[in-house]
Amino acid sequence: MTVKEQQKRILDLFHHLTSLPKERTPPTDDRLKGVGHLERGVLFSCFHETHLEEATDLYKILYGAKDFDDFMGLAKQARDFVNEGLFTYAATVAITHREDCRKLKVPPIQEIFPDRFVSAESIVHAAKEAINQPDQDIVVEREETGNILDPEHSLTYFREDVGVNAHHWHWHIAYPATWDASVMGREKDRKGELFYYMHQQMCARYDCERLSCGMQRMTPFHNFHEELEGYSPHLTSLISGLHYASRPEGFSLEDTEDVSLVEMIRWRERILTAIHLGHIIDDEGKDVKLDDEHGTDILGAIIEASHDSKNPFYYGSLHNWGHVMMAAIQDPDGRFKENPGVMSDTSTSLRDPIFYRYHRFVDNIFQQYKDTLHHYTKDDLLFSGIEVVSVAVNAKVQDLVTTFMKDSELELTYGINLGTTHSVSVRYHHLDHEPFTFNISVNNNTGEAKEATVRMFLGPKFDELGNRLHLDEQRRLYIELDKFHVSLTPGKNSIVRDHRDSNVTISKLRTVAQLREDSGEDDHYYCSCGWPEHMLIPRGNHRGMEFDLFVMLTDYTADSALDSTPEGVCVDSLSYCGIKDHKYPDKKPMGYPFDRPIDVDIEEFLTPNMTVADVKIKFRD
Ligand code: CUO
Repeated sequence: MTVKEQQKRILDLFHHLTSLPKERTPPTDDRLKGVGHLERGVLFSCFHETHLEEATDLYKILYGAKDFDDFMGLAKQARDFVNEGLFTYAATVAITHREDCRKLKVPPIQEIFPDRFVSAESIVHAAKEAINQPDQDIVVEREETGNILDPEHSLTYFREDVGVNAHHWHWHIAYPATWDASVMGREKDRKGELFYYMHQQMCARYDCERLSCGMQRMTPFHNFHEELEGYSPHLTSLISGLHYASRPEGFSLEDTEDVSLVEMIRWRERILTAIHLGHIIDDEGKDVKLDDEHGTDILGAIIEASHDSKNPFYYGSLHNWGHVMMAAIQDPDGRFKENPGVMSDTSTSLRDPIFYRYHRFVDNIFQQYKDTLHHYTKDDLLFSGIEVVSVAVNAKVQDLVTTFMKDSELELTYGINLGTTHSVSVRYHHLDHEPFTFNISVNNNTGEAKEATVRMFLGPKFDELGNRLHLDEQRRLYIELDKFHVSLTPGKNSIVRDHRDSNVTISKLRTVAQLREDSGEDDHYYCSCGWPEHMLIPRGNHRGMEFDLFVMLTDYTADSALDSTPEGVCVDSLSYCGIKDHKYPDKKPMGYPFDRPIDVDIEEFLTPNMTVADVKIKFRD
């Protein structure tokens, strides 16, 4: 069977999942006898322990199928029997990791479940148009989910961005919380640390957007009894017809059927105690030191919590249950049989402002740990003999990048059966920016060739009051723009880097229509994890918002965890997603050099192998 034929079978597997019958067909294959607990129509949550357990059982079964035909046979039976969302999650994890699926791509999650990505009003509108005009292609505008009476509405372009939400879904597919290396046969290198870093960056990016919109940085969640902001997602789950729950203003967390506030508070205290003592207690009662190299990784596994947690009984699952609790806030004991809110799932949770406040709360715990580590000295930071002379951004106007809103369309008919053979899509607006390159001028004064890692970050210069941000505050807002390897010749070097090559973003995303034509001889699906290219830089403001562009060169021979960059696998977005089946390529702590507290101001912090330049971002409405 050709790759193209296999790809077609994969596309058929996920086709019209929103209209599967409620009546289920029991599997004939005994391997599937243990799954099928979560009913059809229930919203699957990849943060909910019991949901995840069943999904894990299923992805292990699918992963273990002896060949592609066996896999397809099992997957089809599972599709006819298990919960729709659970099936999608498990089958996606299996396809992403099976050797014989290396060249196959799972359709984009936004086309499998468009109802998680565009407002219910838009879908109803499109469906009516499709009925009334059955002989033509339909495009409707996405309906807004609020208005300016809610100050947070200004940020919907970020929170509801299709690519940003898809990235988050794919990240959690690439790094499943339940990943068990002993069963799956491969390690996920520094998974706990990447959980910390990728989410820290999402929060930093969100705060950059807030400052761009003239808003205050977010107030981190910290008090389990606090009254929360309201939020209405305008999403309706088509597998049940129930809307995702809204959260009226002023509600606060309550015990649910699965987890209590007392447990959450106890877990937080235990984690903080471990941080302050410098070690955790593992499940055999032994102390495990939170050392420089592994501390963040160990904590990440405990806080998420993932299968790698060294003591899930004692430290619980603070982050995952937090998502579930937030999502259950207006029907905590389930008496109204309501759907949970968007926080219950990775493909929808970024829509809710509480997501960022909650993840900043999580990040603050990591920061308490970082505070216990030694702060970088000049000697730590120096790359002897390497001098970064300047960095500039080449766009239409030097050191000024323009952002704007652009239209894209989301096709509905793959995910939703609208009874037409024509295209039916929803047009939405998203942020984008003009193309640009970085020009970095470097002197290599060592007299010999050198290999260097270039680290590029962007951070806002001023706080919400217009005061210059102190570096120790600014470091929490620095977003990674790129990280790459260069070879330096002795003497002067000029490095030109296109923004499209950035190692935080994903460059190629295929629609279902493109996948149908795909020969399959291209790169791997792992590419689906990655920050969307159109969101690489913050929006900025109409005047031209001022940012610091930071560049640092470090010694690649000391940094690199790999002998060479692996070929044939997607290495598109390695900073946020790592490289499949390989070690995380950079040995430095993730977020280096801004991962630890800084006691000095920027001038004193800079060693010759770093520089900072003024850059403006101007939003053209
Ligand atoms: Cu990705 Cu909380 O882990 O959303």
